[in-house]
Amino acid sequence: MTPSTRRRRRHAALAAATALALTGAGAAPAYAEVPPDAPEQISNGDFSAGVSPWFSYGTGQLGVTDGWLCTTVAAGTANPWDAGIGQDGVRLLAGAEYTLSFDVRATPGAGVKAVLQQGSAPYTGYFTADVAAGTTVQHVERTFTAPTENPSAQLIFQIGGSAAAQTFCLDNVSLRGGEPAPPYEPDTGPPVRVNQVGYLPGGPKHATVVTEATEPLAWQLRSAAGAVVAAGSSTPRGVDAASGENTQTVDFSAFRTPGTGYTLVVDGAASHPFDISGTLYDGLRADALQFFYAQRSGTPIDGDLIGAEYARPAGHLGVAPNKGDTDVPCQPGVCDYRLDVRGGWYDAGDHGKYVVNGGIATYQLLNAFERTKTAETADGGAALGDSTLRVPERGNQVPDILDEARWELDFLLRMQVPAGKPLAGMVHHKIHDQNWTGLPLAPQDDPQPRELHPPSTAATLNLAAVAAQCGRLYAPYDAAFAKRCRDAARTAYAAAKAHPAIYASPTDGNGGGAYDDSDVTDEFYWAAVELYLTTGEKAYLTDLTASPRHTADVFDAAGAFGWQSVAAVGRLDLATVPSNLPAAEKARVRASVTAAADRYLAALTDQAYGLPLPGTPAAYVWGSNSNVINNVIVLATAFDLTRNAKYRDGAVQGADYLFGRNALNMSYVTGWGEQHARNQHSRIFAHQLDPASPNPPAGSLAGGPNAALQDPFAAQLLAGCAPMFCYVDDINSYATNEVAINWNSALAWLASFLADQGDAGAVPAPSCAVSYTTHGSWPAGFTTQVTVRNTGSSAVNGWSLRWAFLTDQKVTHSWSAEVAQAGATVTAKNLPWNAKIAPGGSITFGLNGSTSFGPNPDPGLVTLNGRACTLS
Ligand code: 9MR
Ligand code: 9MR
Repeated sequence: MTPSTRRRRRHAALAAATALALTGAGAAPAYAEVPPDAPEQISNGDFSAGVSPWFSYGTGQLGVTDGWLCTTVAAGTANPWDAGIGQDGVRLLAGAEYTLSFDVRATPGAGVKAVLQQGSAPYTGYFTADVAAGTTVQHVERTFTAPTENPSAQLIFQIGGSAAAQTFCLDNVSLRGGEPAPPYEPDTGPPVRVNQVGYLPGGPKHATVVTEATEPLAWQLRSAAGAVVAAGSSTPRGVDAASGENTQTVDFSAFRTPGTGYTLVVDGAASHPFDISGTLYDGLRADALQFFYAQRSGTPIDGDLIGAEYARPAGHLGVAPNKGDTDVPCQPGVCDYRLDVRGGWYDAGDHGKYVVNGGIATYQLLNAFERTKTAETADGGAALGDSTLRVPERGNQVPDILDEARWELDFLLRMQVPAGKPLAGMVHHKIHDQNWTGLPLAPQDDPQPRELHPPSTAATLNLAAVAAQCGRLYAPYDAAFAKRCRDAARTAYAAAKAHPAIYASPTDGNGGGAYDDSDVTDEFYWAAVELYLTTGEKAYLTDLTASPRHTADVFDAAGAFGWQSVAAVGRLDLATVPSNLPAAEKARVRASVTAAADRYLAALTDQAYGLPLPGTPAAYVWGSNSNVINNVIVLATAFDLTRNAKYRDGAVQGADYLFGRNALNMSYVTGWGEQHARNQHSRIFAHQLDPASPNPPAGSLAGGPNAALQDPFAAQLLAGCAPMFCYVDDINSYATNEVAINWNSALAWLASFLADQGDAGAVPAPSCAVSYTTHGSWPAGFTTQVTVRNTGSSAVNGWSLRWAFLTDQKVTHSWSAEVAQAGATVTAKNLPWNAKIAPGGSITFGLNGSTSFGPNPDPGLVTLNGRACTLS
């Protein structure tokens, strides 16, 4: 008998009894018992694993005491459903019989309704057990037949509706019956795995084939019309650790003809179609950044900008039923003041706002912009300039990516403890709901009280670091804001030094993520680096130099950096952002970046799927896709620093994994690639649960495979998965499939880099040498002289030189060139009389400038007609 016929017969036998079973109050089981070995459908029902995956709403903190899960409910709630303890992702089969059992007690005593229901509107009920709970433990056991199928129902203990304040405790919660979850077989489509978005004409082109074959296989590249345009044979790679699959790889890099709809055919199977083009990622840069606008808190989202389905009223501005974020108290006992912490981005699929994650995400957007000042391929940052994004601030003369980052910076600044209060200058770790809410839930409908959590050293140093970045990058656009950032950064850094070990609690995770971190030596290093880069002050240089992180190998194989480990962020910025760091020291720092890049290159060469991540379960963590990207970013940065094409090609190949060259044959970016993730865990974009709610917008990155299976849905569905298979595109799986600002910031940085590579052709050797000398320097001004020598073999006829200043330097006067400035970017063009530079010849021009603070180092990159010159 197949499982499905078994299910049908049982259904027929029980149909008559179904009507009886809809409410179990007091009813004795009316029909055949559930066998003792029936499968358990509840996770962690004895609370031996702590609180997770149980959630509550309308209650005090959930906690486990003596093996019981307990919480409190305040006096005077009106309805049973005004407070609850529950679990999502409970699988019910129509017509199957279940036994629900649990132990319960309540002090002083009140009614409890145990309800199996649909976990979202319209909350259709399947079964209810009514219990009068008192101070003596009561064992409850009820049997019922599920009236309908729901692969992801909710069990909720409704504990509201009592006139008196109550304490409720539960133990041994069990729901047995139905069938064990059938082994899950993801649909992985064709065995030939490619980057479904496509390949850059001059870039690497690799694919992975899943096959039993151990001998090389013939491959053909076919045009959209079916013509064979290239052919060859594949390379056997053996069993890939990350996927458990026997694999072979195909390298068709030599084929460079742009086109659409190519397929790669191996052993009779064709891959998903893909393009070859130098403009593949242009739109992704804007899509990945648009995610941030869609996540904005405290402002209405304009459907005219990003699509009507994403329009919504402002969230958390103190308008009912919202209880925040304009006047937020601390958790009880934490502080005696309230703060206006409106704005910022919602962290992820929840409505929390967390400083350490906001910090790394803001850093990455600011860094994507800062990169354009020193990376040759970024072409001066035009693609990230004003009016490049669909944000309300477009057209304000400020690069849109800075407008977007400022939305979060303003929030982060509001989280700082005001002067005159205890721990002044420190930064509150986070603000979020008192209890977890269900899905879907639009921000403006969140009824939970909002609370400030205690300040932490990590949050304080995050603010110090990003406010220091802000202090230099916004200086050309808004001097007052940049000054405010620098002041806040200094204050925060000093406060962190005075309170160096205030750690966020790992158990403070009700209603929001814990984001705990008990090693902040890396945060100290990062903050000192950013403050040094912005101010040039010796004290910060002394601190960063003294940090053990300054000389340690900080580039972890499984993830160069993340919200909890930021030492590599400091190292990368010290390597890329112009400074007056002694030359030998700068060379050492840069060598540490290229050494790390060499290791990531070796790792991706070693992996049959071509990604820079070890194939072990330990490498596939919560948010693994962001770790893959951050490792790719080290490769990309090594390319920006050295112009050595092997690093660019490594970065480009590493990105293939995200867009479909993986065991699941799936692009992890919504709207990009033939088969892409779309059901990410989000209260805002919850289409899977509510057809009226949209899917995440195009350009949203899923967290990715997580071998630790840290949510009940994934744990049940994917048990035993090989690391790369530990992912499911289902809204219930928050540990594999959430969206988050720190993941999309990584995607935005990468997309910007990829788009900048154009065709990814050969990197020409420089044909010019620039000496850039700032020789007069006084408190508010400087004189700079630039000499350009033509080191190529043909004459230059008409030149345009470009570089960017570090902070607020402004050209006031120039000679022997026509000089213009936009933001920090300076363009110097020849005058009619010095347009020609013969091979071996040179020209010199100069300028006077003004500045109000900070260092004025060599710019790191000077381009002549768009190509980098060597700089001395
Ligand atoms: O929705 C929450 C998600 O944003 C978090 O990443 C995750 C871990 O902190 O928690 C999710 O919330 C769930 C909670 O932890 C347990 N009960 C169900 C909640 C909603 O799925
Ligand atoms: O990204 C975070 C991951 O590194 C942690 O392991 C996980 C559990 O603490 O939390 C993740 O962050 C979630 C946060 O706690 C709540 N908002 C959603 C975040 C993304 O899932």
